[in-house]
Amino acid sequence: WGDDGHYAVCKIAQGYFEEETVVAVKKLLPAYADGELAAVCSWPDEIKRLPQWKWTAALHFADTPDYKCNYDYSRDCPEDWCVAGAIFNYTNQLISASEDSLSIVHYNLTEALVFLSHYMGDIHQPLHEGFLGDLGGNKVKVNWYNQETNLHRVWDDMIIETALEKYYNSSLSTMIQALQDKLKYGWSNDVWSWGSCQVSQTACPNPYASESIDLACKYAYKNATAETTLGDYYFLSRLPVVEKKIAQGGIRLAATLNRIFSPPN
Ligand code: DCM
Ligand code: DCM
Ligand code: DCM
Ligand code: ZN
Ligand code: ZN
Repeated sequence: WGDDGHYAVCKIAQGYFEEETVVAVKKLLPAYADGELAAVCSWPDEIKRLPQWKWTAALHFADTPDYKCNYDYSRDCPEDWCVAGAIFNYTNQLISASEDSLSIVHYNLTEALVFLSHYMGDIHQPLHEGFLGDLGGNKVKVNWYNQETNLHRVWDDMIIETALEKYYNSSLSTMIQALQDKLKYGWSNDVWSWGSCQVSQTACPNPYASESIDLACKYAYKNATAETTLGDYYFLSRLPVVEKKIAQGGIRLAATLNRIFSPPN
């Protein structure tokens, strides 16, 4: 996602934190965040091209084989070097630190929190599990209404931007409020299952990646080959997918952080 998508995922997550999670996240956030996780959730995109952070660039996605429309951790996340591996890794860093406050902390836990929050958003962008051959849609040149862009950017930014202009008076907080209402009144029966993992798992990114490539094939790539002009039909049929993935990303980020910081016992 672009900035708006990441902001929305983290803002939604923050509304579902349990008490101990609120406290732990507050402690880890840098002062300039002013208590808002959402304020720092785009940071991994801002730094990924700097020489000292180049190693993080591949952790934003997990490309999958062309036209297979499935995802396999051992195949698509070699040496854990992909968005799902990054989610496992940063979850483990936060767990090991919160389990044993006396152990020497080997990690920068503020960074771990910010990376985990960002990558949990990205794994829910269907084209972040898109095809290797087109770099998750980056090489698919399309027109969004009368603007030249690529399919990946349509899903990172354009669908959200168009929705903001058309329906929300260009107000991101109004759009987020609408998603929060949907979570409360429309998707309320699904929220629990979205957030749950297999027993004893703290993070479970693999099913999220599988869902994403399935949606990429059924919605993102569908009728969007190179040089296509995408307009109202594509926008109206794909916006509900984008909204649901943003909401799911938020719920699953909150559920993961709650399992890390507010374990039941
Ligand atoms: N594990 C890990 N780093 C890896 C592989 C595994 O920290 N690269 C840890 C965390 C997993 C546990 O091992 O929860 C079991 O991994 P797997 O699910 O093999 O079954
Ligand atoms: N895995 C990993 N690092 C972890 C946890 C898991 O590399 N910390 C890898 C090895 C697991 C695979 O992911 O076998 C699938 O994980 P799971 O079965 O836990 O979903
Ligand atoms: N991306 C992707 N798969 C790739 C390469 C990039 O999903 N193989 C994503 C990461 C960014 C966007 O596409 O969200 C643009 O990539 P970059 O910023 O690296 O140009
Ligand atoms: Zn992207
Ligand atoms: Zn990213």
